[in-house]
Amino acid sequence: MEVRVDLRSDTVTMPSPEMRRAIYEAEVGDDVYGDDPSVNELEEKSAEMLGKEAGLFVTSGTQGNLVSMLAHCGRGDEVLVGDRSHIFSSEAGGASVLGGLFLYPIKTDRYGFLEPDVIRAATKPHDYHVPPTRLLCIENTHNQMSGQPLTAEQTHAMADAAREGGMNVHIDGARIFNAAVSLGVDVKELVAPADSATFCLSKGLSCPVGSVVVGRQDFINHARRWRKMLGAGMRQVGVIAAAGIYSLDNMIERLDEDHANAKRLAQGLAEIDGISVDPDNIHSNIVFFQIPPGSGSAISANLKERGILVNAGDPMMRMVTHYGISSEDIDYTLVAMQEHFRAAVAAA
Ligand code: TLP
Repeated sequence: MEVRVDLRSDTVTMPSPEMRRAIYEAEVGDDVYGDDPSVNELEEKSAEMLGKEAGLFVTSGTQGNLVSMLAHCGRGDEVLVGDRSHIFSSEAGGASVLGGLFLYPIKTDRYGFLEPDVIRAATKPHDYHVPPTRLLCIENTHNQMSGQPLTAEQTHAMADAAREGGMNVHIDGARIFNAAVSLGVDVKELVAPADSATFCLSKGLSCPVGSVVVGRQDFINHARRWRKMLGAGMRQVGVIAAAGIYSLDNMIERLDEDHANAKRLAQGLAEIDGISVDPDNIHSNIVFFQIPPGSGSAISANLKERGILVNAGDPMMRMVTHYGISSEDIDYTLVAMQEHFRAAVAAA
């Protein structure tokens, strides 16, 4: 059956016709020489929007986080990360493999927050038996915590605890614009407590490729060297940077629609016997919900027969709303879920 609704991730979004036009018309040059006007514009615009000195276009969120950690730390340094963070759980340990960094996981609360006292307790003393704790990484919105947005106050509290211990602060803001739209604040406020941040263009903002790292100019120069070393000095890359510029101008405000669809989805799922989810806890575009253990692959197979794609998480399943998902798609999915669970109860 043809795919009708793809809820696996917001990474599956397709560029709109207008975005494709921006790509087609992009002015380009060799970016390793600093000659690509579209890349330069994207980097400057990103830095300006997030209130930082400079920006760096990178290939992915993973690469943005990696070059940031490598630029903040030296071999043998320690990075504090949330135990449910994407950096710790889903980036293949790159900072350890490629940078000799020690990732130290600390407890994440159900809102994606890292308690300041937990940060303090994890900060190592000046003692040559232990690695120097150099960096704290914060994730906003928090993917595994159902896309929870962290407020500027929460971010300040975490960053203050890190600074007491002499650390720098990096934000994995893969979905920081979802956080800003959800909280109704300027994105600058959310990243102000941090030295650096990465945000993704190829998730809710619907670009085909890319992320941007922002921070102080000296930090960005350092990150640029690491990017080159990782083989991602790109050439006439304005063709994809142009999509990024387009998205920053046109794709942010509409994220509200994705959040409304996620809420509608969670409300519908909450009414199904066998599913557990708190719709009041859904504030952006990610809905995690609990299903009966062992039922994940049957649910995803059944949905697939109706043209709905989801990842077979078990017992926590995830659905992500985005530019390619309408409220009708949500209703269609809810009917499919209701019918699946009704049939499962009847067969039991
Ligand atoms: N997340 C992807 C997958 O890797 C799971 C998704 O579908 O949600 N930080 C956060 C918070 C992320 O959610 C992701 C991607 C990344 C970083 C990495 O971005 P990419 O995939 O561009 O390397």
